[in-house]
Amino acid sequence: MEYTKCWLEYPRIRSEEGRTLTLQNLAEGSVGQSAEKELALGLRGLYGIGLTEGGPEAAVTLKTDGALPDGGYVLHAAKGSVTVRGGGAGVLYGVFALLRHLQTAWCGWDELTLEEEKRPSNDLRLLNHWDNLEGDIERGYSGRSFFFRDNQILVGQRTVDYARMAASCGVNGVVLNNVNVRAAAVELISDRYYAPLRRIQEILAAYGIRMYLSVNFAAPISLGGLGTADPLDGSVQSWWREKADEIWRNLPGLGGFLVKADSEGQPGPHSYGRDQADGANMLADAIAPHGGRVIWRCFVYNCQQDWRDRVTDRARAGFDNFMPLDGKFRDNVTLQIKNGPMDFQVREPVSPLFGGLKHTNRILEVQIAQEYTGQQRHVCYLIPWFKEILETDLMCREGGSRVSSLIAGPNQGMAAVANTGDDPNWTGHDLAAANLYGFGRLSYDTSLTPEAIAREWLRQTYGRSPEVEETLLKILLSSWHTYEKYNAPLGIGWMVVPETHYGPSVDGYEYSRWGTYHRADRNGLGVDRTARGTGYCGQYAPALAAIYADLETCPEELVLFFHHLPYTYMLKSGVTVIQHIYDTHFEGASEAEAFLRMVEGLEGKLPEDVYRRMHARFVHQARHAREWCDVINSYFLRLSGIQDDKGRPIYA
Ligand code: GCW
Repeated sequence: MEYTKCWLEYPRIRSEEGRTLTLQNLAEGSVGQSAEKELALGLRGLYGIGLTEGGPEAAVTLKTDGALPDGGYVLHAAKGSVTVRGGGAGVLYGVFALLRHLQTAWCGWDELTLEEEKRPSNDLRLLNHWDNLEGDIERGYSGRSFFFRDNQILVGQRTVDYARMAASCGVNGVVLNNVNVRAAAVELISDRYYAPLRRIQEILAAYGIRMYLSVNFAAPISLGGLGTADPLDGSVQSWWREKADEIWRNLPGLGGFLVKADSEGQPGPHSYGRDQADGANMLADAIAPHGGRVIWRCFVYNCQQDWRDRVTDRARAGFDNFMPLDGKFRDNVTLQIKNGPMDFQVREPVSPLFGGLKHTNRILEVQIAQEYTGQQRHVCYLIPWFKEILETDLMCREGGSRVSSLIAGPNQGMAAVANTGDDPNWTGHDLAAANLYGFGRLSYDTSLTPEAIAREWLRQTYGRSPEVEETLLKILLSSWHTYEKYNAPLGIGWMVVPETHYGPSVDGYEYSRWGTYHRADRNGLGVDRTARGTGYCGQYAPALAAIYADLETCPEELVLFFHHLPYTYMLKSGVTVIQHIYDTHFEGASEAEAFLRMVEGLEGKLPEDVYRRMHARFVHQARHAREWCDVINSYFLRLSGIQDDKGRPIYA
């Protein structure tokens, strides 16, 4: 199927057809060759300029510089002469940066004047694909997998273009398969799949990307025929050691394993009375001789809770399970922690584990697959949200403890659950590609603003049209807040249809086993997570715990996450909780309607197929946002009996 190149289309800036530039390429290895290829592609597209080989006097020099850290680069451009020096994949990043600057400045080749030095903010910048070997994608909203189909591995031009896109925004690691490792996926670490996996690995490596695999903790049983997967059992340990030797013999340079253990039915060390460190360290020891890393997820909680039980609080689970193990993990283990304590809701506080852990490597896991944020049918540019998370100060160290600094440093970083599939535009909604691009850019450089990232992306994707750029920028930058407004109110989350996680269902999860409750009754709603309630607040450093626990200082957007409040409680914004619910839901729905009108103004200004795809999604979003508004408002009017003070239509 034909597909777009997203932000790598290289629309023509001006024609310099027939011109050639000399290039001296001193960049090493397959990454050096990719850097040259990308430069050639970019220049041909943007200007029609060709490249020929040149010597020391060449117009463009690409060079590996061992003094720079991996992924760092130095870029000079003046009067048509350009030098890019980089450490490891840094040369390639420097070339992509050059092409990006030419497009953001929208200038001729000779006109760019630039001195730029960059080094990555984060060591690990990973995409996690939840792709299954059968070809479907768990929580995938952009078609089917382009890695797997019918238990076969797909390798082709799309793999190459994927690697190009990922590298162009700074991604340096990719986990190919779903963390729920079932059926044939268990056998990814066997002869059945090594040959095609190696081909994918080589394609990724040429773009500075390490491949990782999700593995099943019980593989010694299902794959090895042992009677146990107990991490302290000698036969299990030697099975994994031998398996690791075999894997790295076939896939040299593999980054390591991603593991979801003791979570939502996946096996893990708890089944054997062992803790999470016992499990992670056993695998880490097996793969350490090969330079492998274990990325161990902290999404461990009881998913068989009784809704009648008001003491157990799912939000506490990550911290309660992992905090006592701080300092017990091997160096080649990194814990991967979801941004919030629950599960990728439109708003949550930052997980207290980021601040709590002092002697353990950490990765911040976010989700660009919009599972709870509109499933790539609603527009929801998530970079402002991720930026807020990175800037949150957990008040756990003297001299600043923002999340961005807590995850910086060796063997740490960021991971995103990917939002790609085999749709012609890769991400379902054309505007969802801004999340893919934006995640990479932000993880590479956490100092970038969401607006700067959106502008870069728009300019590279749609060329230079001020009207298109300003309109889509406005939509992107307000989209997360708009989505939040018509969703569950004030940080409480979860008012979605169970299973699909799409569309409003206020009580969908209220009497279920998932530990996700809003506790609404006729007087009020919210969960008391202060010391009087579940005590979750106490997992933060004392200064921050005090801020959340006090209604005077608790950030309003999270107030129902931390407190149970009466509908009549007066918020600092000057309206009651119930009036806030009504107001924001009406606002959210009319903002979604306004997005549709704005997009309709772009008819004829965007390529026709893009416009058609986008328009259909905005029509749906406007209608669906209205549905959200009406369901939520009607539910709370019926329950509380309190009228909207503006008298708008609510279906009592
Ligand atoms: O939010 C839940 C999703 C599951 C997912 C799980 C996880 C891969 O609904 O589909 O499983 O999170 O993060 O492991």
